[in-house]
Amino acid sequence: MKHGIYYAYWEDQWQADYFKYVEKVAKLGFDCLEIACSPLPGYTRQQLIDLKNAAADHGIFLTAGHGPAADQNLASSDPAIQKNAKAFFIDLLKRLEILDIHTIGGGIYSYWPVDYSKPIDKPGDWARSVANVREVGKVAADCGVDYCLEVLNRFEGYLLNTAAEGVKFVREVDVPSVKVMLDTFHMNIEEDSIGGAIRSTKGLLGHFHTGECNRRVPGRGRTPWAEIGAALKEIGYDGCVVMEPFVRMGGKVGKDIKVWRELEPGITEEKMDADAKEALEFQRKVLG
Ligand SMILES: [Mn+2]
Repeated sequence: MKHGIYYAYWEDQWQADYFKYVEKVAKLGFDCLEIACSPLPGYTRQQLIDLKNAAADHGIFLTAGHGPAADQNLASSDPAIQKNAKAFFIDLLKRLEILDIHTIGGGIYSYWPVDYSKPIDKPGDWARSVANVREVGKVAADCGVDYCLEVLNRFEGYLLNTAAEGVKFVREVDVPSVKVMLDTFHMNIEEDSIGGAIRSTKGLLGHFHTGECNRRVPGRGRTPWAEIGAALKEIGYDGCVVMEPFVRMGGKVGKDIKVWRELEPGITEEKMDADAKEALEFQRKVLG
């Protein structure tokens, strides 16, 4: 199992100087850095190659996360939005191939955060999303990328709230590069059994996020880590486990994640680094 961290732990926007974080997480002992896709469409080919090389030079591999904007929604009932979304993901996957990134995860079958002031058509959106994810998933396969559909809690998404729904959706898509992605933060809200949810994704689990119930770093809360570790081991999960803590207010990240209090009051970057390192050691111990 490989262990990573999402750069957004330290930042308040869905973009950053990823070169800085490649160096930082390598120093902290991580195997992997997860980056946000938002700025990638604006990168030149040379910038993509430079980032790939920087990661390789530091012995770090990259994974990608994305929360699609409303006009990147593969489930939309608006044909123009569906067309735009497919073009966006096809272009993005080609960029990930240049970056030597083999995993993208997130609510990449819908959009995020969902605007619940609008009516929800779950069956219609499900059907459109299955068809469009199938199309995009075939491009992902050509690019060597696993297209991992993150199961999200009800407050952030409505198509895939449980591992059971994730498995059903992925089986309907029926393209090997399209996989299920789980996150302990979301599972804590929705699943009857966290271990059971993980075991139900055997053979289909492509990516995994960790965090405590309030999104502090792993090891600071009441998440059942031993149960999670045992379940991941039982299904032979050999992918990447990326911690996704959010402890600071502010910016677009704080707004989208709904961080309305400082989870670690007065924390400095130095202390954040130390906490990440401690969480990494904890995660390696409890998850393997
Ligand atoms: Mn997540």
